[in-house]
Amino acid sequence: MHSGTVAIVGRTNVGKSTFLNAVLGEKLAIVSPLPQTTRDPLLGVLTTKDGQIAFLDTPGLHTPKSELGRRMNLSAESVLPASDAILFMTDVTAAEKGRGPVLPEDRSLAQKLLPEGGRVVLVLNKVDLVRDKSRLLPVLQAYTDLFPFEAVIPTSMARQDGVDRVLDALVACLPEGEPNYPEDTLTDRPVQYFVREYVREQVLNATRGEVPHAVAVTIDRYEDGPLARIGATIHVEKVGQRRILIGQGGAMLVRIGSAARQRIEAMIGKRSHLELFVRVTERWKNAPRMLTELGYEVSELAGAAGDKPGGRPVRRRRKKQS
Ligand SMILES: Nc1nc2c(ncn2[C@@H]2O[C@H](COP(=O)(O)OP(=O)(O)OP(=O)(O)O)[C@@H](O)[C@H]2O)c(=O)[nH]1
Ligand SMILES: [Mg+2]
Repeated sequence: MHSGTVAIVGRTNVGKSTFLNAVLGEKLAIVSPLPQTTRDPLLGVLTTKDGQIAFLDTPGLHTPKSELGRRMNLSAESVLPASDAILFMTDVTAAEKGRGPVLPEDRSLAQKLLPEGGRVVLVLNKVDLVRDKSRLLPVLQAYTDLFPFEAVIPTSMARQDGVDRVLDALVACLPEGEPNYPEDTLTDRPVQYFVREYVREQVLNATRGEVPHAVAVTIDRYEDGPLARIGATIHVEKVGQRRILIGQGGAMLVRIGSAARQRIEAMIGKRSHLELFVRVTERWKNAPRMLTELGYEVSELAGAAGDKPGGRPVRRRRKKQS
C-alpha cells in the first residue's frame, strides 16, 4: 500500500479544484470560471485498495493585489514542505493563444516552488480547448524540460480524461505505508467551512465584475437538529456591492441562498434553513485582523487534521446503490 500527502499547486483557474472533485467523486471544493476561487487549502482524502492519497487543494498562485492575496499565496506554498509528492498543474490555453509553449509564470513557479529531488507530476489540463492537437506536442515537450517530472500528463478534467493516469502516477510517488486517515475520511473541515464556501460559490456564480472578489462569508450560527438552522453574513467592501447582492426586492439574495442551501443539504443529507445577511465591512481584504477573523490565516496549515475549530469534520457519505 502507498499512502501520503499530495499538494495540488499551480496558477489560478487551471482546474486544481475541478481535479480534486473528480478524484473524490464529490463536489467538495468550489469551482468557478473566475480566477482566485479557492482561498484556503482544502484537504480531500481518497482511499482505494492501492492506498490512500491525502490531497491538498490550494489557492492558485498569482501576483497579489491585497493582503488576502498575499495570504492565499503563502497558504498555498506552506503545504509543500509536508507533502510527499506534488501535482503541479497548468492549462494549455495560454499556449493555444500564442503566448509561447511555456508561460513565463509557470517557468518561474517551477523554479521557485518545486524542490530539488522532489517527486512532482505535471498535469497539463484543458486539452479539450485545443482543437489542433498537433499544437500540444511542442507544449508538452517544452514543459517537460522545466523539471525532472515523474510524469507529464495531458488531461481534460471537463471530460474526466486522464484522471486515472494522474492517480496512478501519484500513487507511484508515495511511500509504502498504512493509511494516515480512517477509510471514511473525506476532509478535516467541518460543515461550517463548507457553508461558508458554498455561499461564496453562489455569489461567484451570480455576480460579475468586482463583486465576486469583494465577498467573504462568516457563519453566525449553526444549530443542528432534524433541520439545520444556519445564519451567515456575506461581507462586501462597498455599499453598492451590498445593493447588488441583495437585488431588486431581495431577489438576488434569495437566489444565492436557495442555491447554496441545495449544496449544503446534499452534504449534510437533511433539510436546512439558511438565513443570509449582507454587511459592508470596508477594506476587509487589507485588514490583517479582519482577515484573521474571516478565517484567512497565514499560519493555517490544511492537513493538520483535528486542530481546526468549529466542529467535527465532514465524513464521506455512503453512496446510494443505484
Ligand atoms: N474546458 C475546460 N475547462 C475546465 C477544465 N478543468 C476545469 N475547467 C474549468 O476551469 C475553471 C476553473 O476551474 P477551477 O477548478 O476552479 O480552477 P482552480 O485551479 O482551482 O482555480 P483557483 O482556485 O482560482 O486557483 C472552471 O470554470 C472549470 O469548470 C478542463 O479540462 N477543460
Ligand atoms: Mg481552486
